[in-house]
Order: sequence, then C-alpha cells, then structure tokens
Amino acid sequence: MLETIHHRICPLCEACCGLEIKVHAGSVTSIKGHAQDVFSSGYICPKGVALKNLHEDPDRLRRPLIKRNGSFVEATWEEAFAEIERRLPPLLAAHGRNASAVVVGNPSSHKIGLITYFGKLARALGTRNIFTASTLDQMPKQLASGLMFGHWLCVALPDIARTELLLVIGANPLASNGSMWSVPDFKGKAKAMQARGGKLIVIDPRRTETAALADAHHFIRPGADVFFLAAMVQTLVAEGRVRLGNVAAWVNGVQEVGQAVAAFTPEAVAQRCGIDADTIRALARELTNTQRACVYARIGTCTQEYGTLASWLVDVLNVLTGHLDMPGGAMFAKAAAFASNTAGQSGVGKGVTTGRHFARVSGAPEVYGELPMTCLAEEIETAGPGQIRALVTVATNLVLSSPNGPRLAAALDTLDFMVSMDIYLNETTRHADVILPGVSPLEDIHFDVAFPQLSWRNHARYSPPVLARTDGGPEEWQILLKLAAIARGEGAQADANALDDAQFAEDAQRLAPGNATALIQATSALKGPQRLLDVALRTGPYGDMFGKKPDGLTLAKVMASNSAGGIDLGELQPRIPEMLRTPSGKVELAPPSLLADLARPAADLARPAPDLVIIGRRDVRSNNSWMHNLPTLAKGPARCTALVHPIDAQRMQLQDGAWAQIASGARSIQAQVQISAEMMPGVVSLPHGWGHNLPGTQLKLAAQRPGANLNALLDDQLRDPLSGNAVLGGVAITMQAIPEPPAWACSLGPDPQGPLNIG
Ligand SMILES: Nc1nc2c(c(=O)[nH]1)N[C@H]1C(S)=C(S)[C@@H](COP(=O)(O)OP(=O)(O)OC[C@H]3O[C@@H](n4cnc5c(=O)[nH]c(N)nc54)[C@H](O)[C@@H]3O)O[C@H]1N2
Ligand SMILES: Nc1nc2c(c(=O)[nH]1)N[C@H]1C(S)=C(S)[C@@H](COP(=O)(O)OP(=O)(O)OC[C@H]3O[C@@H](n4cnc5c(=O)[nH]c(N)nc54)[C@H](O)[C@@H]3O)O[C@H]1N2
Ligand code: SF4
Ligand SMILES: [Mo]
Repeated sequence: MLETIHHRICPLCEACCGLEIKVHAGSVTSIKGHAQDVFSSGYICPKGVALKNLHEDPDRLRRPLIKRNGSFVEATWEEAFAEIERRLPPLLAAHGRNASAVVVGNPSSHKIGLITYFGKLARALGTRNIFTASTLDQMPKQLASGLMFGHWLCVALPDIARTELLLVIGANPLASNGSMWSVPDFKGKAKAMQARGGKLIVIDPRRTETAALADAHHFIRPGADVFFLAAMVQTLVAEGRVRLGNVAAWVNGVQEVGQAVAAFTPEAVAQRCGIDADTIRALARELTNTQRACVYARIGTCTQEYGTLASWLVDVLNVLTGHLDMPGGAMFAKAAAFASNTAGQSGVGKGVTTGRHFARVSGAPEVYGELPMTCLAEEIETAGPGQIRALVTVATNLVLSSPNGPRLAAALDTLDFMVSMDIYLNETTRHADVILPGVSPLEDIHFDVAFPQLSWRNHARYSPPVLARTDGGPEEWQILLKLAAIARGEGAQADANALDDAQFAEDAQRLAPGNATALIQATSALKGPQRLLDVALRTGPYGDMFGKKPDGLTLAKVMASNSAGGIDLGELQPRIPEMLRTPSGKVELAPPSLLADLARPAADLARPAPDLVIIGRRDVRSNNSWMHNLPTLAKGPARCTALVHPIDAQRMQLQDGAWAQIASGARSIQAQVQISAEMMPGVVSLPHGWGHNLPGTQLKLAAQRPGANLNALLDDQLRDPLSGNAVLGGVAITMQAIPEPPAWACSLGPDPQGPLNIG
C-alpha cells in the first residue's frame, strides 16, 4: 500500500500551524510542519506531533457511555440519545428552561462543527445559563476591545512582521504559542525583529522563556498591571508626548483618559508594581518615540481583579503613542469568513453592552451572552426557581480548569442530569450520566472560525479529514443538532441532516433576506459546517459574492489550495474607520464604565502586598488539562512543580525536589518544589490543568503522574466585576514543607516511556 501525504491545520492551539501528515495502511507514520503553509511556513511544536498519540490513545472514547447503577457502560448512539430524551425534556418541563445550563470549553473554539453549532443547542435549551472558558481566560480583553472598537472580536494585535518594539505583558508565547494572537513561530518572528534592530521587552513576574529571549525583562508584582499601565499613560499625558498618528480623526475621549489617570503617577505606583518610577517613564518614552511599536498583553493581565482595566489601558497606550492601526503597530486582521467586523454596515455598529440579565445567586452581569464560569457551582447548589438541574458540557474539563474545582465536582454530583460531549472519561465527564464522544481531529474537517480574526497575517485555509472515520458515529455538529431537537421536544428520532436543512432554511432568511431560496439552492450540495463556511467565504470580504466577483473566494477554491498551504491574503492593512462597530463610528478611548472602575485600583493603591502569591504557568508539552495522557508529551521531567525563588525557599525552609503544602484560606494542595531564580521573590508559579488523581476516570497515563490541581486552591468568589473573569493569579498563599510526598505521588506506576523524574 502506498504512503499518502495530507495537509491539515493543527487544532490544538491558536497558532493554527499547517501540518504535513503521512499515512500508510491507515496509520499515521509521520507528522511534521508543512513548509509551504502560507501562514505557518513549516513551524510545528511537540503537541502537533502528538496528534498521532491522540488518535491512537486507547483511552480516547469511541462509543457513547451511559451511567447505569453508578458505572459507565458502552451504548449505541441510539441508546444514548434515547436516554437523553427520556431524562432531559421532563426536567425542562417541570422546572423551566433556566433549570438547564451549557458549559462550553476551549477545544470548541478550534473545531468548526462545535463553534458553529453549539449556539443552536443553547438557543434550543432556551436558558440564560451559558458558561464558557472565556470567563476563565479572555473576557476582559474582549470586553475592553468591544467597548473601544465596537465588537467583542475587534481585537488589535501586533503587526510583528514590521514592528521595531514589542512590549509583551503577562504572556509567554514561547510556551503558549500565542493567544488572542495567532502567531506560529513567535520565536522566529521575534528574532527576525531583533535582527532588523528591533527590541522585545517583557513584563512578567517570572523570567519566562519569552523573557529569556527579550532585550529587557522587568518583574512586576502580580495583579499590578493596571497601575503600571495607568502610570505609562499618565507619563505620556504629563510630558505632552501624546500623539494619535493616523487615527487622530477617529478617537473620542483622549482628554477624559488623561484626567482619569492623573493620580497614577510613576512614583505613586512604583512600589505596588515592583518597577521603579524611572523605568516606567523610560518605557513610556521609548514606546512613543519608536516609530513602529506595539504593546501586547495576554492572560496574565486578564485573569486578575482589574483584568478589563488592564486590557483597556494596553490599547489606550497603543492609541496614545500613535501605533493603533499603523503598520508595525497594533492592527486588525481581516478574516475571510465569519468576522463580525467585516459584516453589515462598515464603520458603525451597535457596540457592546453587558448586564442584559444577571446571575441568579451572585447578581453578576451577563457579558457577551454568558455568565461567569465561577458562578456555576453556586447556581447548581442554590435552591429556588432557576436552580440548575440539568447540564450539558461541551469539550470542557471544568473540574480541573475552573477555580475551586472540588466544589464544582461536588455540585455536579447533585445534578438531576448531566450530558458531556467529550473525548475522554475524565475528572469532569465522570460526573455525567451520558458521555457522547467527539471525533478524532484526524477524522474531521478543519477551518478556523475564530483565529483568522486574530492572525498575524491574513489567510484562508481548509483541511479535509486525514483519515476516514471507522466508528460510524455522528459528527459533532450532528450531535449538537440532535441534542437541540431533544431540548425542543422534537424527540431523538429526527435525522440530523434533515434538522440541518431546516436550521439552514432559518439561517438563510437572516443571511439573505428576500433571497433565501436562491441561497439554499446555491449551496444545496453542501451540509453542516461546510455549507455555513461556503456562505461565509463567498459573502465575506474576499468572497465571490455568488458569482458577482468571479475572482473571489469560494469554499471550493480554498479547498483546492490545501496542498499548496492555503491562500495568502496578505499582510495586515489599516482598517480604521471601516472596521469600527461603535455607535459613534469612533474609537471610544474613555468608556464611562471603565473610567468609573478606576476608582477600585485608586482606592487599592496603598493596599500592602501579601508576602507570597501564586501565579500560573504554561509548558509547551502540555495543553490546559487534557493532553497529559499522550506518551510523547507526558514523558520527560515532571512539569507540575511549584517554582519558588531561592530567598523564599530559604525563608520557608523548602528544599528543591521536596514537597510542600500550599494553602490559601481553607483550601490547600501539595506540590513538589522547584527552586528557581526565574521567579520574582514573593511569587510562586504552578501550572494549571493537573490533578489527575481523582477516582473514576479513564486516563491511565495521566494518572501515573497526576500533579497538583492549582484550581483546588483558587477561590471561585474572586473575579473582575466588569467582565466576570476569574482571578487565577496573584492570590495570597502560604507554603510549608511536608515531610512525606502525598500518597498519590508515591503510588506512581512505571512510566511506559522511561523512568519518571518525580516524587
Ligand atoms: N488556574 C488556572 N486555571 C486556568 C487557566 C490558568 O491559566 N490558570 N487557564 C484557563 C484557560 S485560558 C482556559 S481556555 C481554560 C480551559 O478549560 P476548559 O475549557 O475546560 O478546557 P480543558 O481543560 O482544556 O478541557 C478540554 C476538554 O475538552 C475535551 N476535548 C478535547 N478535544 C475534544 C474534541 O475534539 N471534542 C470534544 N467534544 N471534546 C474534546 C477534553 O477531553 C477535555 O475534557 O482553563 C482555564 N483554567
Ligand atoms: N503549551 C501550551 N500552550 C497553550 C496552552 C497551554 O495550556 N499549554 N493554553 C492555551 C490557552 S487556552 C491560552 S488562553 C493561551 C494563553 O497564552 P499566554 O497568555 O501566553 O499564557 P501563559 O503562557 O500562561 O503566560 C501568561 C504569563 O503571565 C504571567 N503572569 C501571571 N500573572 C501576571 C500578572 O499579574 N501580571 C503580568 N504582567 N504577568 C503575569 C505568567 O508568569 C506567564 O508568563 O495559551 C494557549 N496555548
Ligand atoms: S504550536 Fe503546536 S499545538 Fe499549536 S498549532 Fe502549532 S503544532 Fe499545534
Ligand atoms: Mo484559554
């Protein structure tokens, strides 16, 4: 049998690398970067190679599971849907639509079938209880961008190909490969910038892999970014260095911002930040004096109590230094499909609002249609109308990923019914009554819906399945349609493709008012996400407009470019005012809700810093909570270690390699200590997504080196009030040596890949 070569976009992180995958006799024989890929040019990381492990993982679920008398048994798809039909609609009928909830996790944003169809399930359930990983991650960035530019996905990102100064705050793209910024091979691009005389500066409480590459690195006290950024803005205003560049005619609120930050002088914030006043001033001057410069900030600045303010001030700096929408500055991508800032009227829009409804227990406002993930446990636990009794989870492992995971786990056990769409029986899905397995990425089509809106360069790429499906199961979009039909009371029998046709007929009315029939006919050869994609591409900014622009894009054209590495749509172009979707048609530099929120940090400026706080960390061989079962990633040194600065270790009498109890309030975990001068003194770093020592899972390899669950330590009551985002860092802790490793660390089995360097 001949070897075949396939080209496939990696679905594992936001870098969206193009892969070249060789297959022989139905098995993957090699995975490497696709050198011709127009977006990633052959870059790959170890996780991309692990797609083979993922496909072949014996623990990955291939058939539905139903819990009977407390144990999971394999079931047919018909049995699984019948069980859901038996149990879900009666709960909705008895307790109302808001007795149900949906939680959608990170992998959904990488799968076209999930991202384009989960909204149909949410609408069919008719519930306000919609939770996603966005409120564990990026909602502050989305809210700040939405308030300033008019849509939740109008996110400015560095034009790294042309910049001369990149200030990276609270992000570690060398490990994460970028976030809210699709930038494969960040390292290569940063080095190219340095080679042309440019500079990389990193602000982070840890001297990260990215900081090690940088021309300068400054420690910052966790959670202090709002102070640091406000003082940079204050410097620009006080020294008369504000310049608006190309967007001068399109900015509202410059004066208001200047007044609002007046009290945040570099001297006033220096101690709180751990960065001296001269350094803050010098950075502000360097930023405004450099022709092509950009500030980029990510999860470290979002997952804190002032996340929205910090995210906003990042773009305030980009505007006030004349770098917004400028080549080499902070620019906006123009995606080929599905982008809200290419649809409808250009240059003006509805803007964004929050608080259209509120969480029942905490009163937290709805943001982008969602409630904060950290409200989920109390919404399940608290009796009364609207108490959540039925839950559908889609690609989320919230028991490990969400603060106070043990509380969530206990809450999940009290549900009347829980369905999980997932590929593993893991820490979260073990609580489900029915698990519906998703398809292996190698057996699925791929088109990135979200990330081209956040990409370093414009492109359109599509991947067909690498391998034919052998298990005969439905596609994930079909599962969502079946669940939606059951939730609407239409039963489990309906054919998924017929449901899709009916849904598309509805969508067509919206997409082509007055012309729906023609649209349905023009796309009748396609089904599911492919049909939605063809419409989105053809009506998108590069589209063929169904024949009106014959040279424009269609799905067929993008498909045909697969082996050539996709279609390059060029470098980022200035897009203001056309991409704005604010009601004023201007960049809103001073949204009233953000100015008002500055009162919190102002009052907090004098708050003494705790002696010891904890932050998170990412490793290139890990991906949130779910890739620890894959041999090529699991091997090597232990990754779930607590990094402690030597001064702190000495003070607390902690030994390298020994174990410690880490406590925060009443919660505590045990982790192995790694002494490291990478840390800012007073700050400890522990990765999240570990804690695979819980009973009832089917993750044999991961369970051998479970690691500590950072989220068992964190408080689910801490969040940024504006965005609802969880606080995942800067939390006060105490640490104490423990004489023995915990039992789970001692009971480790042998690593099939070699000896384990742990315990
Ligand atoms: N303390 C702390 N906590 C954090 C973070 C942090 O930095 N610190 N980071 C946060 C961030 S940024 C995020 S995005 C969240 C992520 O948290 P979640 O969104 O919960 O994502 P994961 O933990 O990665 O879990 C993904 C789930 O999807 C399943 N899955 C994988 N592929 C597929 C598929 O193709 N189909 C289906 N149906 N299921 C699939 C996996 O088995 C797993 O159960 O974690 C957050 N939690
Ligand atoms: N290998 C790998 N890649 C991933 C993931 C993964 O788990 N593993 N997860 C993916 C996901 S879902 C996301 S959202 C992205 C996230 O991508 P990034 O935003 O790059 O996330 P991190 O690598 O966690 O980097 C956050 C940095 O913030 C620092 N930090 C912590 N607290 C503060 C603070 O208060 N202020 C400042 N200035 N810095 C702080 C941390 O030390 C850390 O270096 O990564 C994605 N890519
Ligand atoms: S960086 Fe790694 S995980 Fe991310 S898309 Fe590329 S190969 Fe996949
Ligand atoms: Mo994330």
